[in-house]
Order: sequence, then C-alpha cells, then structure tokens
Amino acid sequence: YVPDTGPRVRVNQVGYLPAGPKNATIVTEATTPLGWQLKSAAGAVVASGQTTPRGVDAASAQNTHSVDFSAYRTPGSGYTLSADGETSHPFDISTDVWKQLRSDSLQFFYIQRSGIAIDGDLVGAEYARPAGHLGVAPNKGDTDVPCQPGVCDYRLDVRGGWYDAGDHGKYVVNGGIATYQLLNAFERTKTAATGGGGAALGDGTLRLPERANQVPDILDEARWELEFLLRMQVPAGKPLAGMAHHKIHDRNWTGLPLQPEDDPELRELHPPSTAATLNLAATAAQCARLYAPYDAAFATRCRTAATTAYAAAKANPTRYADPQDGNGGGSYSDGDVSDEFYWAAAELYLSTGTQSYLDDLTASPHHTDDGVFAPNGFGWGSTAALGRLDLATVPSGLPVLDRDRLRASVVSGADGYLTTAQTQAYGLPMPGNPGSYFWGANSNIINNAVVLATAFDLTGVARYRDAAVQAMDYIFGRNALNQSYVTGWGENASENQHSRIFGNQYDESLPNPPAGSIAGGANASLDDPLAEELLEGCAPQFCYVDDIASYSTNEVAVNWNSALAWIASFLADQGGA
Ligand code: 9MR
Repeated sequence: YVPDTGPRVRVNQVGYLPAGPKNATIVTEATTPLGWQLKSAAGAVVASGQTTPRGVDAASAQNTHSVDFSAYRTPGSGYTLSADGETSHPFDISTDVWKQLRSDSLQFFYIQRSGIAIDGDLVGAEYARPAGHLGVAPNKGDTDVPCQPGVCDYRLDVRGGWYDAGDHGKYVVNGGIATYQLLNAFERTKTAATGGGGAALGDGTLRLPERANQVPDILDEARWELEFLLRMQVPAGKPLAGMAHHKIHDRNWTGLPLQPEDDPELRELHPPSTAATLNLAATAAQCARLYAPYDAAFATRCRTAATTAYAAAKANPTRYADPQDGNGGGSYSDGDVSDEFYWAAAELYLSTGTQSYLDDLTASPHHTDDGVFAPNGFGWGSTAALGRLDLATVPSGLPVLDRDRLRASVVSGADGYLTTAQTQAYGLPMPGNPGSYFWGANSNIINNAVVLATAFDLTGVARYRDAAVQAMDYIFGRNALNQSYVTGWGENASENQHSRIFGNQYDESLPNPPAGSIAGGANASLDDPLAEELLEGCAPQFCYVDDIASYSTNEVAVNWNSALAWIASFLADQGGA
C-alpha cells in the first residue's frame, strides 16, 4: 500500500494568519538549500528565498527542508508555495482563516447527540435523523436501563448525552474531558485578553435547537452532556450512592453502518467507577460556577452532584473500571485516578472556595509535579493538567504565591513543547518516536497546543501563541501524508472516519462526517486489522489511513473534537495576531 501523498511541498492547506507564523516543509533528496517561491493565485511570485535543510526526521523517516515565509503578510486566497519542482496545495492568508472552524468543530457535538431528533433544517438534510435510544423499538432505549447482571438492582433513565465516537456507547470519562473542554473554551473567553468576553460563543452562534434561549450556545451544547452525566449518578439510598456508573452501551458490538434508532442491542449500565465519579464531580463543579448567571437552579443541582460525587469517590477511592469489560463498548479503564482526584478537587475549590478542597488539592502529588505537562500531552486517562490549567487561569482565592507558581508551571510546560516543536521537521509539539503516535494522538497534539495557548493567555508572549498556531499546521496538512485530519478543511482532508452514523464509504446514501470532524490520527501501534494489513513497518506519521474500517487511526470522538473546538476558539480570537 503506497499512499498518494501529493506534492512534496507541505503547507497548512487551510491557511495562515497575516501576522502569524508561516512555515512549510519540503520532502526532498537534496541536502543543500533550494530556492522557494510564494505565488499569488494569479501566479505572480510575491516572495522567495532559500530553504533550510533539516536532515532526516524521525517521525516521518523523510529527508526534509523547512521554509519560513512569516514575513509575508498580505491577505489573499489561493497562494501556493513552490520548491524543488513541486507546488503545494493552495492556502489562504487571512485574519478570518479560523473563524468558521470555531462553529464547525462545535457543531459536531449536536450531530452526535443521543435521545433527540437531529434537525436537518439546522445542520443540513443529510444529517437529519430520528431520536436514537429513546425507548423506541427495536432498541429499548436509554430511558429505563438495567445494569449488567449482578451489578445493581435498579434501572436508570440515562437518556441524552453524546455518542462517544463511532459507536453508540456513552462513557463518562471521555464525556467528562469533552465537557470540560467545551466549558473551559467558554471560560477562557471570559478570562483571556483576546477572548472578547465570550460574544463569539454566545446565543445564536451555533445551529442548535436552543439557539434563541438567551444562554451562550456552547453552554447549551455542554449541558446536553452534563444532564446525561448527572443521570449516571447512583441514586441516594442505593449501594455506592453518589458514585457514577462508568458507562452505558450495547451488550454486543454492532456492525457498520447502523443508525442509533436502528440499534437492536440491549443497553446496559456498567459498574460505578472512581474515575467516572471524579469526572462527574469535576465537570459538575465547572457547571456550578458557569451556569449560575443563566440558570441558578441548574447550577445548584450541579453543585450538589459535584460535592456528593466527590465525597463518594473519597469513600471509594480504588473502584477501577475493568480493563476486560470491553464487549459492545470501549473499556476506558484507568488504574491510576490520583490525577482525576486532583482535577476534581481543583474544580470544586474554584467553584466553592471551600478549604477542604484546597487542602486535598494541595496535598496531591500532582500539585507540585513538574511532569503534569508531559511530552505526550493530556487526555481522558490523564487529567491532572486540566486542574492545573484551571487553577492557573480561573480567578480564585488561591494564595498568590501558589497561583504564581502554578502559572509558571504552565509556562514551563509550554517551553517544553516549544523545544519539542523545534526538533520536528513538521513543527508540531510532539516527540518524533513511535510511542508518541498512539490511538487518538491528534487530540494530545492539540492539547499540547492548548498549553502553549494558555501560556500566551497568561503572559502575552507571542512565541507561545505562534507555537500553538504552528501546531495546527500539522493537523491541517503540513505532515508526512499531506493530510488534513479535519473533514471539510483543506484540499486533502479526512472524510471516511469510522462511524456507524456517517457511513458514506459503505452506503452512499449516508453522509460523510460533517465539516469540522477530526480523525484520531496516525497511530504507530496499528490497533485494528486494516491498519495492520496496510501499514506494517510505517514510520510514525505514515501510520494512518482514511478508511472507515481503520478505527484505531481514523475514528471520530467527542474528546478529540473538544480539543479541536478549544483550540479553534483560541485561533479564531487571534485574527489580528
Ligand atoms: O480513545 C481511546 C483510546 O485512548 C484507547 O487507546 C482506545 C482503546 O482502548 O479506545 C479509545 O476509545 C474508543 C473506545 O474504546 C470505543 N469507542 C471509540 C473510542 C475512540 O476510538
């Protein structure tokens, strides 16, 4: 299998901000500098220079040169970059280049909603579908769900929420980080100098049924999942009351494509877990402070759920999800929840100011750990960074010395990612070894950009913003495969992501994923049969195929799109960068 990687001049296929960094990578045999030319859509040479040879890159096993054309700032569309006899895909230079990505990346969540009909008038007829899992045949729905045999003697109404990814499962731990990132994207606009006070995420900014309810649309979307997370809490009076069930999904795996309303499998609640409980505590605590201006009763409900969940987790600190519990849904198991404890204590402290949460978070090893911003970034199983970022950015009564130390730790984490990016031929803040290209790593790469972006928000130092912006070049095509990983964005973009809903590759009457859907990305572990068959021996950045069968390289997931949505909102705010 030899992928078509197109022109050997690799650019961000979407574009660049006029005042932002503009970098490209050339794949070539040459070892000495080559001439490059930047051309307008009309073919006029508007800038030129010499490439910088970089030798062989570990992540791609390619000999590369780099080009920095940041000095050219004139807005326009249809630019191309030429070198070594090759011409790149076209791209724009514009202050608006990321504006639409903010809403596209968020719109994905509405289309992933469970338990509500998707309205084609809002998002296009091809995405319209009846409500899934709402007590209608053939599946019994999520309104009255039993536990797996032997797990509990009650049934819960756990309707709503988002389908986690390409399957119809709903998992508290990846739903948790996704909810955090949407809420945090909103909170950032309130605290960051470039955030514009949240207007761009306000009511009427998304195509949602709730678009005219006087509540910011991003909060409406996050609430759809929060209501589900709240329903996953074990009721008072039952064993393990206050904890959250880890997940709810089909008893057996189903095939593709399959619309949610056609799912024939029995739905079951899986045992409560400490990790899920702490995800509920953390996100419900965020909810308590962020919804208070819009719906005081909901904010209070969240606060109660958060405090009871946290207390239940402390009383049951080692109930880990079973790594073998993976039939019909992902296991999402995690044998270390000290980071979830830290994150939850941080959110509860930020929302309540209560001393006991401050005591807990201060006593956590993660509070002083310099490794919180690790090279491979954060994700659903590694959440200490979420607490650290919020303690550094959300106004609170945290002692000033402590807060300053935490802010410095974000900046030092960002310095680490800056250094890494400089070592990479494709300029991304991720090391080049196979161990850094794993299932869903595109979201970790973006999460490293989130740390860089937060360092910019905290310091105003442009090199952090520039490195965050440059990280996205990788996602939008400046990579070994010349692949944009976001549907509808860039000349050669992923469109066959693994999904039971967006099954176009198997059934042409079904759509591809909507614009703004990100693929999990290159995964050197080759964790699915198609990847194993096609990609054996791949250099890390080549371990990807835009085929619906390759679920370990090419799935959609809410916790990956939430990373994209966070950074898209940041990027859109940097138009005048
Ligand atoms: O994102 C998850 C990744 O970190 C794990 O390595 C992988 C294997 O356990 O599972 C991923 O999550 C998938 C889940 O298990 C099932 N639904 C689709 C999710 C995204 O691929």
